[in-house]
Amino acid sequence: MILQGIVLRAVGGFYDVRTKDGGTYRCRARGRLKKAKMGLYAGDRVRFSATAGAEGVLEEIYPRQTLLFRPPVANAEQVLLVCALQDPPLSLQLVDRLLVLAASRRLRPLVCFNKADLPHAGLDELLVIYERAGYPVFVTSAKTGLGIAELRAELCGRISVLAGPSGAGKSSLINRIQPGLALKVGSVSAKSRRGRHTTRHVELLSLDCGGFVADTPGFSQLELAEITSRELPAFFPEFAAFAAECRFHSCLHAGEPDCAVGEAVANQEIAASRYEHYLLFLQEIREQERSY
Ligand SMILES: Nc1nc2c(ncn2[C@@H]2O[C@H](COP(=O)(O)OP(=O)(O)OP(=O)(O)O)[C@@H](O)[C@H]2O)c(=O)[nH]1
Ligand SMILES: [Mg+2]
Ligand SMILES: [Zn+2]
Repeated sequence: MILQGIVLRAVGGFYDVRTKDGGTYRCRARGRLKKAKMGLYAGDRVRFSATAGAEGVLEEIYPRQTLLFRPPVANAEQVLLVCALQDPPLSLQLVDRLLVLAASRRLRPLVCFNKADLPHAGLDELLVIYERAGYPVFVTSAKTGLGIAELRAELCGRISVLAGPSGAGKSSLINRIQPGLALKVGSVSAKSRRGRHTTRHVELLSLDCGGFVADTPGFSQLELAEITSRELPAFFPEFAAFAAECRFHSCLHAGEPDCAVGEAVANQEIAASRYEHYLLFLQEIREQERSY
């Protein structure tokens, strides 16, 4: 019997494949698939022949919409960027860097400020910055359940990757969104002593409402290595409306004359922190470009 499904995880040369009706089959790959060397990742949509029991043989991998290497996930549609309002301290530079990385991989970015139950300051300002920049923003507490229903609604029916600093509460949020998974949750202080641990074992977790999430320690590679200085402005969506008014078509918004983006920053129509991070990333990318 020929079936279709999605790869949940790779386990020692086998692949667990989930079909639409919720069955899971442990499959091996046909030799010619291995020879084609296109790899097989969690998230790959496949065709397989089901054999006895819940086993099967993979026959075909369907073309991928997206592919991430760190973490290795195919066909992800969106990245949920999770950071804590407090503990570990919030870094907007990291938020903006992850938003640029998500956009550069053609993934829809969502922003989630977690641990809203802890004392925090400046939330209203954060909402203004990120909502005005055009991102869907969620304020949550995995502890009290605040904002969980709204977040779940946004994850249903899609493949999402969670990213963000260690200790932000990614696994805790998934446990809240989909009770019963019992993902391991760590303590923040223990982590800073040990340092980040990297998830090698990537797995898609299925949601009862449809869709999948990949819990990962986030993008482990945070250099903007594959992005050119030309491309960077497009990854700041709120620049677009102003950039059209810059004197130079090729304006990089870094001090050129009659730069409408610079003017919008001066008029507080674009958040100062976003622009500051843009300039920082631009400088990083230019240094890489010079060293080629
Ligand atoms: N007060 C409070 N604590 C939380 C919340 N969410 C998570 N925590 C705690 O924060 C710590 C880290 O949570 P995890 O879910 O392991 O964080 P993570 O983002 O998955 O971390 P890594 O797996 O290392 O990337 C744990 O002690 C959680 O109990 C929250 O909303 N409020
Ligand atoms: Mg975790
Ligand atoms: Zn400009």
